[in-house]
Amino acid sequence: MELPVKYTLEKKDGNARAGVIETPHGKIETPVFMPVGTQATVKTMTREELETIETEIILGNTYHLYLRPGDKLIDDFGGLHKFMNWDKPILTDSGGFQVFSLGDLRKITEEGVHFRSHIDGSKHFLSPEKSIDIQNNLGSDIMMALDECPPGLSAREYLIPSIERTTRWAQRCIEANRNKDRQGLFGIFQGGIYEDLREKSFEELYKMDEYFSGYAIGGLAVGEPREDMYRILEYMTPKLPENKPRYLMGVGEPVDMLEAVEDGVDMMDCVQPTRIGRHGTVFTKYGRLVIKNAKYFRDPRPLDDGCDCYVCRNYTRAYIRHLFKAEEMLGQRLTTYHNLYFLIKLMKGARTAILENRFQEYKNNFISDYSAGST
Ligand code: PRF
Ligand code: ZN
Repeated sequence: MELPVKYTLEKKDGNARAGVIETPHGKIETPVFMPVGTQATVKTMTREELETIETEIILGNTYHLYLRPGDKLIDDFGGLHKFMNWDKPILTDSGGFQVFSLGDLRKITEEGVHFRSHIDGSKHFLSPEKSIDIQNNLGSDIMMALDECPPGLSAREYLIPSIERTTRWAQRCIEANRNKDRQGLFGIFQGGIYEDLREKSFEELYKMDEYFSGYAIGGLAVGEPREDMYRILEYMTPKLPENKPRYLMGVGEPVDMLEAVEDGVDMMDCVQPTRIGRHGTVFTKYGRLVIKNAKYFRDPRPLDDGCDCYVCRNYTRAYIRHLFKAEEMLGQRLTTYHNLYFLIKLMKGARTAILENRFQEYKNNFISDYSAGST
């Protein structure tokens, strides 16, 4: 059967790729940054604002939406797109990562994961079948298989059985999917910082390639040194099929994003830009800026001199600093807007550079400014 999500490679520059992903809710130009909308909202952002910054796809979370308001309610409203008023593509994470972040509140078995809600302590059970059932109710364009994401520096002895279970869970996810014609499924490979385990994990998934619309690299940026992440990316990306998108989960630090694009990653997401934004930290061409710092008291400049977003065209650092000091919520809206714009534009710039055969120059220029650190 034809898969509902398709990838077309347009151009390669070194290993970096420009392409297009087609989904039931439209096209996504890659490489792309995907804002995270855990609870059926990209925090502080309206649909119109997301559209103005040219957001192509957003994320939702199985775990959170299952607990509250419940995937049944969302289904009754016609699915997540209708419920939240977003008609472009949506990707939903399987809940694995969120449940595994609960620490002592969960227990893993072959069947699935037992956990307690972070909201009210109530008991729940998430299996591959349950995760797909929830994601089918949500109606996302891209669903993620249920995986186990072990801590970044897990030992081989822990990882080996974990990977084998993740493979079996992926098979069960494929079988559970009720909407094979309209919801794509991505496989997630794990393996920590070990090349051979990564390769094994991917090879096992690849046996089910006809059912996967793409592959995700899970279990990175979870506490391992940066060099290990880069080494695994460089080792694994050449082994992935050229005709499917590659998604690096949970990475949203600008320099890491460009390193990943250089290796041939197409999609990335992270709560970072929205989370640090709400706490008053913004990305600029010359590195991060903490808006509450006293030195911005009278600063008439925009957050980032190099940025042409709505916020930078209209507001000063002094004003936004004032909003944060006075705990006015407009402050959080403005920093979130700017940070998302910054990462989306970074990826659009990368795409254009790849199409024009100058990605290396684009990346080097960005990093040399960004690391200069003087704002
Ligand atoms: N698995 C899933 N979601 C994720 C991750 C993972 O490994 C990560 C790791 N960076 C972020 N989100 N299912
Ligand atoms: Zn801006």
